Amino acid sequence: MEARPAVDDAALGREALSVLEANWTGCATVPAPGLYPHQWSWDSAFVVIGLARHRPDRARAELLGLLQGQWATGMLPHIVFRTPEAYFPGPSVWRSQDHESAPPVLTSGLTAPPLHGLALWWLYRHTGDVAFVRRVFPAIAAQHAYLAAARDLGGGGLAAIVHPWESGMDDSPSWDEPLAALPEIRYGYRKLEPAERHPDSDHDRYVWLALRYRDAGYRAEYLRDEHPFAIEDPMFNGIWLASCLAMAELAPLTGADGKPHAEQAERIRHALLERLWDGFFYARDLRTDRLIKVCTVGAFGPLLDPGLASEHVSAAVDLLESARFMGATGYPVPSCEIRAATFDRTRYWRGPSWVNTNWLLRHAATVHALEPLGRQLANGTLRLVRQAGFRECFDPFDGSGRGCRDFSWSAALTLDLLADSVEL
Ligand code: 2M8
Repeated sequence: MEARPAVDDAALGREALSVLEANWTGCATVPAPGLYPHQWSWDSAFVVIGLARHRPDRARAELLGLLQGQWATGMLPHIVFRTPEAYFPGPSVWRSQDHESAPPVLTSGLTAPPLHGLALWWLYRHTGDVAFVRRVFPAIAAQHAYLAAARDLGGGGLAAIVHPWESGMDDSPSWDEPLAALPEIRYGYRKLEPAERHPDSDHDRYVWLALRYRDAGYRAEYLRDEHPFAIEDPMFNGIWLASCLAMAELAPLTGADGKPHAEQAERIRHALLERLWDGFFYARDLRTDRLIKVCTVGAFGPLLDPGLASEHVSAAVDLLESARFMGATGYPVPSCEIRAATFDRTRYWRGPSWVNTNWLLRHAATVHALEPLGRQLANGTLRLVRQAGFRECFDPFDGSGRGCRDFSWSAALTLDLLADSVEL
């Protein structure tokens, strides 16, 4: 494990703030210098959550910056390009400027987990800033309307992802089967990335999927009728549900009606059980109409719903605490169940622990009043960053850091986890 001097919590918090300061471009926080030099959608939502109590002005600017990338369709893109720095696939691949709904700033054509309603609620809860809620609420409502109108590809009330990047959990073993069903692609694009990320063959398929969608004009009809990758993911939809509930609570502050947002949450709740539950939550491949029976951290997404029935909460928590997940690792929460053949403690989203999914599960534990579990998740996460720094992800067994350093959401969510106990 990498050695790191023991620091007290106040020093850890100050370090987290300085990482976020260094990663700030003037209008957005990049996830990490070098590897991710632009603004990523759900990364920014986590930064908003982490800065809500410490730098509310920056949290507001972060969200406004991201919303500059919103398309007229309501789609909030997974990347807003912010600097001239190279990243592949960059603006020349996405060609957002050729699309009539795209904004002036260059963006990708995919979306990301819709955490922004929850992030806005978090910011409001810690600042009481009603004017900001009024300003941003319509854009997030439009994002939700886009998901309902353009992404319910299965017709059952869930939003489908149409690319592994939309899940945020790019290399999750849940996408292995649907990716393997795609034609063999050999572009030979070389990635300048650590070996622990996806192999080139997967990367070529990722690019191929993106190009097909782009060449179809980013049309919803194409996604419904032809696009070969369409999956209902429990984490994406659990997050959407949590954001819908947040919007239902915020709506009255803006003079809007909260009911449609609560009804949307109810539809997702019902559909998660109807379509993704089989003793546990799994992703559904809409192209084969089958559940993908791989258990990953994504399967715990529906726990974000305070209305999830107690029998389902118990089943999820039992699994989470069992030797299949955090019961057997030294640190929370491996991104794939450790007994699966696909588990790999070294490979990005196929085993390592991530601060963002730990934070989401800790939030879920709070929502269900599971205090000991919440404490375990918070303390285990803080142990990871104390020992290894604000790394992108961590070995779940020995806690060593993996991926890039000075990673924004690891720093931001550390601030949130520290906030109840430390004055910064
Ligand atoms: C990773 O995804 C990007 C593509 O969007 C990549 O692999 O280059 C994922 O971990 C994703 O969840 C995250 O938002 C992004 C930036 O941190 O990196």
